[in-house]
Amino acid sequence: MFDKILIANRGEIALRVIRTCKEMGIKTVAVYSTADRESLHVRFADEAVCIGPPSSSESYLDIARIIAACEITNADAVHPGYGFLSENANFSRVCEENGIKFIGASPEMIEGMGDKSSAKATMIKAGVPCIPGSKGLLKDFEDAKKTAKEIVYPIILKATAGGGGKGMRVVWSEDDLEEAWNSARQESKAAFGNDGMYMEKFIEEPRHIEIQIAGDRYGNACHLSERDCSIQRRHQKLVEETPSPFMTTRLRSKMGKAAVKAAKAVNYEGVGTVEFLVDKNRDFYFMEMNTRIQVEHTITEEVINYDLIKEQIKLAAGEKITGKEYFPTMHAIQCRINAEDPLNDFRPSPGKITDYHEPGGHGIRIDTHVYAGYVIPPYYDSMISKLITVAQTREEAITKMERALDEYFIEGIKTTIPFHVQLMKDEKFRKGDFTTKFMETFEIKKY
Ligand code: MV4
Repeated sequence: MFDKILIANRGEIALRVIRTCKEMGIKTVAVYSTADRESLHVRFADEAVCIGPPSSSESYLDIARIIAACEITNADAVHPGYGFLSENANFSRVCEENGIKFIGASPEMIEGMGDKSSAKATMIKAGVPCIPGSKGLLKDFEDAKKTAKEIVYPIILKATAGGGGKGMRVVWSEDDLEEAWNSARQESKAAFGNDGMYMEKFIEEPRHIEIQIAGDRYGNACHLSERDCSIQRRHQKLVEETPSPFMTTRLRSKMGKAAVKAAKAVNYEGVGTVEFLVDKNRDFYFMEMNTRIQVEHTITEEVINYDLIKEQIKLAAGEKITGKEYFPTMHAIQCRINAEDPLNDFRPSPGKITDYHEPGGHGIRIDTHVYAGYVIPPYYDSMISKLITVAQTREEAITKMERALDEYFIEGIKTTIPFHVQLMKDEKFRKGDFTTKFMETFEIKKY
């Protein structure tokens, strides 16, 4: 087992990792930018190293500074959390070259799954259901035109280096293809330095359902059921839950098997997520594979009763997987609390938290790094807290969420709490009747 883990991240996830390390008897090193001196992850780690100014590129994204922090503290492993360097193949490689265990995917795995077109080709070969589309990358506009005709409109153009919706265009007829083709390529060239594009049939009103997986270095893999992440806005998830209200026992079994097949096909090591789109007929299709721990791992922990960070560390240290499939026995919902103004197009609202009161009681979990008097810096992600409720049924988890939101006081800044209060009352949400288009028509009311 590792002696000392450096957490190359900030905020709630850094704290989340530190807590598990403490329970495992592993020493911890926090790194922080000058904007994060007062953050809890700095206070709760055994050691802390300042790695630079507020700008991420000169601190949490600076590989040389993080490796230097490992060297001066003698850390034998790095946990990258999510975001920042968690899916950076170069960082994974540099850690390896310096004898530091990267608690995440290998450089080859990150590269293979980061290129969406080749990840999809791998999954087709493995027999995982994928959306009908181009065979690999499109050669030129003529190829795109011909392929779209074969697939039948509507189609979607996707950047192979993409993710988070960048370089993606839905096209409804041939008249609009050329402009979409040019603008999507331009956008992905600017964002990723890569303008490779592929094409798929456009699935209308899908659900985003992902399967948590885990694999060990001996070729074993298991799944830990699904999370429904359909409630999102501009590719930012707002609420996640498990089980998915759209799920059936039969579909879970099929999707779980497909996800395990995907993991085994690439010899996946560590914890990861296989993302699927599920259409109205409950046909499901591989979308992408995430090679990191995700923000929403918490709800899986609650319904499966496993500490996923602990599992991740154990797998990185060479432990074996024994189980095959894990099914939920409870219902969990997570509301992401962001320092944003829901009445103002979710505009970021950094600043000082002047007063703070957390809900508590049975079935409530809060993962956060903030407290009364904490100043939210403007430089990073606006998520400041994750409120999770766990109960026997979906109805009870929603009721509990309403009660918890009502007890949650964060003063001095705007947060997304009022949005969640309204969402929990929404008839369609309560019925589980939602797709990824839900937020496009959801009207936020003044409160
Ligand atoms: C799609 C799709 C419909 N059909 N692919 C969005 C992010 C990127 N990872 C893939 N995405 C989509 N791919 C086909 N063939 C719809 C989306 C999509 C979406 C997916 C998951 C969650 C939210 C979404 C919001 C808009 C579009």
